[in-house]
Amino acid sequence: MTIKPVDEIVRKIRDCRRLAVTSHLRPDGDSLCSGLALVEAFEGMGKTADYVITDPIPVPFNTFSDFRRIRVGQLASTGYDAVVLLECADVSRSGQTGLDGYFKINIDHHYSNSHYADINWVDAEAPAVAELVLDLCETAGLALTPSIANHLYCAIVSDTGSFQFSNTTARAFAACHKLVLAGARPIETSEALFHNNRPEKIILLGRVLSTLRLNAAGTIAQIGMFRKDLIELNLRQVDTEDITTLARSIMGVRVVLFFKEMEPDVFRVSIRSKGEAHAAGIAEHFGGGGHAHAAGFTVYGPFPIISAEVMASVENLLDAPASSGSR
Ligand SMILES: [Mn+2]
Repeated sequence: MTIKPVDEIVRKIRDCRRLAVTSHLRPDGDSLCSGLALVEAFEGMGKTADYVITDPIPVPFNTFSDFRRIRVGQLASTGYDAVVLLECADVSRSGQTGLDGYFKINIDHHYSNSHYADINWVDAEAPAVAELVLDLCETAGLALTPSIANHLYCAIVSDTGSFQFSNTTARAFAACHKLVLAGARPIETSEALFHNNRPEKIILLGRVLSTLRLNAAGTIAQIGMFRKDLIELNLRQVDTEDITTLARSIMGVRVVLFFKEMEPDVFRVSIRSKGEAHAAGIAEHFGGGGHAHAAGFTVYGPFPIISAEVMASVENLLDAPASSGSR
């Protein structure tokens, strides 16, 4: 009989004294909150645990008091009995360079994971990595503290776009049901995640939406965000998921392409899709990747030219029967 990865992980954790947790570059709500929950769970099991990530904590999470214990930097290359990587398709996705000598535990819910670790637990059906962390806590027989429950709830609300994305499954609700019973605070979480905007952000939202273009068929919406606006509004970093959601709300739109200027002539393009339109398939065409309905890639060149090129290519991909792809 093969042993389930979660059982193998719990067995390994029990043998460890010092654990480290890390997650991916450009951290998101799921990775950040799940990592916090995991270090608190490890502490509940009598371990010492550190949570170290490479990139700074984004808004709004950088204002959450609990998040102060997340260290931004590099893990020491010795001193831990195991390192857990959350949502990292491979080690390089963590941005951590000192992990070679460590026992590695890979927990992820993205199907494009390279199974690089000593123990790999990849479940692409999981709505969020938080749901796997919840499973881990239950498997370890750990009573959820209200704090752990709230982190995991926040992770799922964040990753499902407040229960609007395609990962809003029965498993997501089942997990949230348990988490709220264990002390998660839904209203407080939604306020903190979604009703926490600076006025400058709302001004930016207006500027970004003013760039809206649609293809002739009205199936692809394209928006752009430029560094000059961010500088002018003194927004060093900004959460733009809600702007994407507005573009995605347009009747008939199947794909949103959100061009974000990272440097002059360098654009990170976030793709959000609905129904059959396969975001990851589109992203892979441009050398990127992601989920069925949320993916991204990077393009280089002046905005008017590359945005027109990308729009035309995506139109072709949507028309090609193979583009709707299977997962
Ligand atoms: Mn996730």
